[in-house]
Amino acid sequence: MNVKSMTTNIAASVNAFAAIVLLFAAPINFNIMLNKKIESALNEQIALEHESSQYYLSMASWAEVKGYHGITKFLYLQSDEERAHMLKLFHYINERGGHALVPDAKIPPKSFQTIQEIFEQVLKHEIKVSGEINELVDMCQKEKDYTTNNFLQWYVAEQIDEERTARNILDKLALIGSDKGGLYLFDNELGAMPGKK
Ligand code: OFO
Repeated sequence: MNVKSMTTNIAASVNAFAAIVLLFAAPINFNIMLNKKIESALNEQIALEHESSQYYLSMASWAEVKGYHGITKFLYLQSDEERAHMLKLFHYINERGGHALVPDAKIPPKSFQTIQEIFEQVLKHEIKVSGEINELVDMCQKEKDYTTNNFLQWYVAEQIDEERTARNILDKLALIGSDKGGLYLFDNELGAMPGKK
């Protein structure tokens, strides 16, 4: 072995040693933690999705007692969907190293005056949820949490869909007015709507 190749071998060994030292000196953080502020905001969103689910559940029960079978089916499905939205947040928070928390139960209203009133409340509630989702997206961008921002885009699209559904239903109810036959057909139509989940 000549002096040049000896020098090359020594340099390679020194580099390999330095790489090993660096590896142990700066341990890799495999547990990517959610920013605490984002974690807490996502937990608040869990509470809101839970509230939505309970709200739809109470509406469904009222409609069932009143004999609106199609509207009842639609509202029970909506309640299940909101629970699925909540669970999606549970899994995301926990997978990102946070802790998803079961929210305190907020009691929803028990009775309603009319079907019209139910869907006015649905639209109002969904607009409120959309606002909260937008706030969350805004916070993620400010905190540079692009992963959660990306995750939340599903909720942004979902809220557009839910607001549109509520507005369409209210438009139909406005057309039906006090026509009982129209309401009967509307009840059948809502009952035939497939759920999304
Ligand atoms: Fe969760 O979509 Fe409505 O609230």
